[in-house]
Amino acid sequence: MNSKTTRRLTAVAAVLTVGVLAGCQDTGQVPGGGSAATPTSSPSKAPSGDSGSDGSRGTGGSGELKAPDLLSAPFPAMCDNPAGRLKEGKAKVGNGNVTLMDRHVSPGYNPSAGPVGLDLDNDGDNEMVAELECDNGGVTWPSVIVVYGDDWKILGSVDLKEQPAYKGQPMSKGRVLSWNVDGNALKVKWGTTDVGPVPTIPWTGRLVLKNGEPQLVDVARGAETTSL
Ligand SMILES: [Ca+2]
Repeated sequence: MNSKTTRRLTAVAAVLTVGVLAGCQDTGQVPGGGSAATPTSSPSKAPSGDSGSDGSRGTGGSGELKAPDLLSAPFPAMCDNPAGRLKEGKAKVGNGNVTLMDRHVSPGYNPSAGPVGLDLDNDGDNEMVAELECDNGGVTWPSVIVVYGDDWKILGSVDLKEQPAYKGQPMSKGRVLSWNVDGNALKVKWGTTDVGPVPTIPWTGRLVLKNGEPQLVDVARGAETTSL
């Protein structure tokens, strides 16, 4: 048995375990993964009914990473605060907070940028991508996009505060506006500002895994506007 087969079997076992647990507990989650926080399965085994409803578009996945588990996933250091683990999608850490941008957690949830599963490394299993918001001392910083692999291992993250395309100019705000799966990449639209309270500069790029590291490539800056 090769390692990939082992990994896939492990993933299947994990899904079965999740299914058994879901069947035994009143978790409040919609059975069968119907909530928007739950990635729908791949097309061959998509649950009937609610795919595409209330912003669940794009949260497809082969099932090995379930978005409800994302509510208790680890997160990397961000906003100058240490790494930690979410509890019900939130955490207090260091001098601030981390919040998963998910409809079940955040009032600021953007249905166009909810947690999404896609196969970034083209190995047949989905990774999970999520936008996390963080603050430090009451000041909200630009979002961090976190990519998870098997068993919720953090493969890496992309900080919207600092990107090479900003040419050395850190941004004080940064929010994902929308994202869409495009093959083995995630097309991302986000907004930043260098001054002021609201994002005014639109950006587009593609989130890919390069040598196992997530990064935004093909980044382009759009025309600045008064509000995005
Ligand atoms: Ca994969």
